[in-house]
Amino acid sequence: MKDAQPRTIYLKDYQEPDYWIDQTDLTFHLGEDHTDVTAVLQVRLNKSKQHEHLPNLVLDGTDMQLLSVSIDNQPIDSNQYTVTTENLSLPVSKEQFVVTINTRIKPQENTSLEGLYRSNDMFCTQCEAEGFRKITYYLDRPDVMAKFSTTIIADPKKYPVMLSNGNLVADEHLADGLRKVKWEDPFKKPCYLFALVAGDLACVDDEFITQSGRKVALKLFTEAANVDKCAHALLSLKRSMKWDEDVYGREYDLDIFMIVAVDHFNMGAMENKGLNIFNSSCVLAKPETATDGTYQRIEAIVAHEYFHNWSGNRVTCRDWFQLSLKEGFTVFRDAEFSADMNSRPVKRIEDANFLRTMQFPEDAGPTSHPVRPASYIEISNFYTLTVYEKGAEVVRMIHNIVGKEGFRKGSDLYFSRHDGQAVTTEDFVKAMEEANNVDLTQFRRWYTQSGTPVVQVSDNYDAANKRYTLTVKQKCPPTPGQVEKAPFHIPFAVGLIDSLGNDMPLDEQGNTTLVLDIKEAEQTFTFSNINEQPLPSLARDFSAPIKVEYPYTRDQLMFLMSHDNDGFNRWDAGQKLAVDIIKELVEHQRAGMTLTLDERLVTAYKSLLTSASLDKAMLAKMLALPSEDYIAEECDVIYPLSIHVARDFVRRTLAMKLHKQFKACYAANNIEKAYQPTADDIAERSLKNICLSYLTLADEQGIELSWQQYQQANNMTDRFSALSILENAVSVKARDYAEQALASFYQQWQHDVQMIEQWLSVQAGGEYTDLEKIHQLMQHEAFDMKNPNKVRALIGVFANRNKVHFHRDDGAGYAFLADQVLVLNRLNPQMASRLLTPITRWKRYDETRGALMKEQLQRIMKEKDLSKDVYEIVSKSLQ
Ligand code: 7MF
Ligand code: ZN
Repeated sequence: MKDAQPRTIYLKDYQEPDYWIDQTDLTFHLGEDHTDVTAVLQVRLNKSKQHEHLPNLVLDGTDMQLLSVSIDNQPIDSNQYTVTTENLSLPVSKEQFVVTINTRIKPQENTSLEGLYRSNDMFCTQCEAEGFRKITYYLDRPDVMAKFSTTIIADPKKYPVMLSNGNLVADEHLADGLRKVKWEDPFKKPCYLFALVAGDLACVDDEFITQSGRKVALKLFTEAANVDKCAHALLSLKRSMKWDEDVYGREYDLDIFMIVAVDHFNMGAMENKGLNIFNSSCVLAKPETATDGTYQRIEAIVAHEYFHNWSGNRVTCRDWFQLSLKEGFTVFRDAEFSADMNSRPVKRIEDANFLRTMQFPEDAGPTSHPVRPASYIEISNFYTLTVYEKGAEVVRMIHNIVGKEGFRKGSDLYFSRHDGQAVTTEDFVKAMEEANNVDLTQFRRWYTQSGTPVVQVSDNYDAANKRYTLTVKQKCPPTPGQVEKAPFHIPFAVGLIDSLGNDMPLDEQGNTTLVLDIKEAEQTFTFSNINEQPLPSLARDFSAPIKVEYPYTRDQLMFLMSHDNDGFNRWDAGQKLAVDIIKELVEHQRAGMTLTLDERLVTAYKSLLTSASLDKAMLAKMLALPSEDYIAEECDVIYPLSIHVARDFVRRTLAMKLHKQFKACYAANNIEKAYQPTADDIAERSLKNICLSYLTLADEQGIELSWQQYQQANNMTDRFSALSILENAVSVKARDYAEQALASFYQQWQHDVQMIEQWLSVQAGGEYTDLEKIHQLMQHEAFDMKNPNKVRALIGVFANRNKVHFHRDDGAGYAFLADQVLVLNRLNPQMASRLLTPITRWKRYDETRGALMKEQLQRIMKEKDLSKDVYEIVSKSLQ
């Protein structure tokens, strides 16, 4: 909790620690009331720093009781050291010594889910970023790397499974009925990668043979009821291990790799060395209950955590400002893995769309920060879309600049040069530069400048000289603390399309896509031997995390929708056309005019539905209108209800006018077969279900069809799509079906945690779920404020997706959110500060709504015991 004014930490103040820790031996006595921890630390003076005298050893530690300290086995009297709420300061008289610390903690009372805590009946840990300091006093910073051993002493009846990092080296039953196990991790690591799990867990075993022929035992631990939900995660793990060998030449380095599923977890998962801990919703799946989306998410997250073994664990971060070093790189790695396992263009569309709808607003808002931030108050607040997703785009740009082979040379150099070290984004860029003999000096600005660059493009065709020029101007809007920006180095992939829709050759080799290096604020590029006026296809494959502005007409966008050879831009042309039309309708709606739809959108959609040139996955993507969030991002002032009405009108009109085509497409893709989450089947289901969503808007027949699909589906993707469609449909009949479906769903799945999260979220986002209904659901036995998944499913989904009711005119939605933030501020500060996001963007909304949101931020600010997490976000939002 905050003192007067929480302290800001600056990157420029980074200093190496005064002491290193070479060996950390931990012993845990796990009890029902409390847990006692003994830490034996082998400490050594850091001689690369200048010391006039031996500085005190200052160890981080919060929320625990110090029982005793000794140095080299000599007890230290309490008047010789100082303990504050944040640290323990010990006098030092030697350059090398052993500190033994006994502390007592209360995992049972730990609702923050950081450090050691309880989830159901098991003990588990989450230490990244600074959770280890809630377990024992320590140098809790990633550049302090030690070898760890963990001894766990507990009642074997309650905790038959007792796990930690590395290898099991001892297992004995003690005289008092307790059991003692010891784990040793041969690799040195920062304490944020420490993990401990103890509980009554079942284990599903598998194995993997590495490329050098070593056998690795794979173990997935979960509550006994879930052993039938482990197969997909284990399959994904084996695929990830193989992929990292094939693509990066990186082998796994221990003889055992464990994953544990826990129900109470603040994030998706955590890459602890040899012992990954997963939010159960990101690892457990079986065909009867999991949707295609769940299968794909599990594949990606298992891969992400596994890939951290090299990009994060073997080579880690020097300090938390370097977080994107491991996260941006690992997100890039997991995205490439998913692209290889599924459809590459579809994965690219999903990622670019996600970045534009979610990260661009962050980068334009009050918490905007560079990929490598320069300061923070609470590091947990910097696990952001900017650090992760924009960070991955920055790595992707390097990949595109140096090419596939060059990138491999760079990553080989990076991993070999820095194996076992804690390094910086600068070290990463240097390895890429040196391995490829390129200069990334200007490119480095992507790490230090925040904000989304806007590239304005104009063109000119000189028919007489067959010359075509593109003039590009880049601008980056001011962001907090950064008013002026220097130009970025932007790799800008361009194609030129002729009047028949064919790509023009752009150089002697006949290449049809060229990557222009934009480096100046304004620059002109000339193409010669251009035989006719082309239409440009800009930033192909989303070649940089930028906004591109070019004055396309609606007719030109239609042309690109059916002809662009770049899958991403073909999709994007459809998005641009729809956004342009919907934005105009928003204006008409606000002016009280009757809405009419530009026939061109109908024509464009019709040709999508009747053309044979698109695969099913792409077609499904192209039939989805831009989300309300993306439309909002494209508006100067956000009127959430008008956006909702306008978009809804377009959907209904398309549904009516293309009824025949949607029906035919639904029928053609409604093929009875056994469920398999393969790329082809997933594409087919997504196409079928988007057609169903339009059909349900068209008439009562469509509603009957959804109801029929809900009842007859042989898989959860189809069943849940139908439920969600019904839950958002307006007719009396639909409301009745939705109610029946929700009741039967609950009846059937009330004991399945993952299903109940789905059940909560489909209601929370439902167009007819008002605030009163949300209050009711919070009282439901299925809800639990101490479980982050439930909070996200109900409160998070309501605030982020239920535009109509969250943004109601009287501001009650905002007040509700603030109430929940204040409750969570005490229970779980990380959750509280994340939940806040929607009202931090108050400046983007119409004046009335903006003022109502701001009022709630001010109310939160007045709270006495505000956590650093919430304080930082609220205070920045009010600046
Ligand atoms: C895929 O990054 C992509 C991102 C930190 C916790 C997992 O491995 C992680 C952890 C947060 C936000 C997103 C992700 C993670 C965390 C994540 C997971 C899977 N080191 Br916070
Ligand atoms: Zn990660």
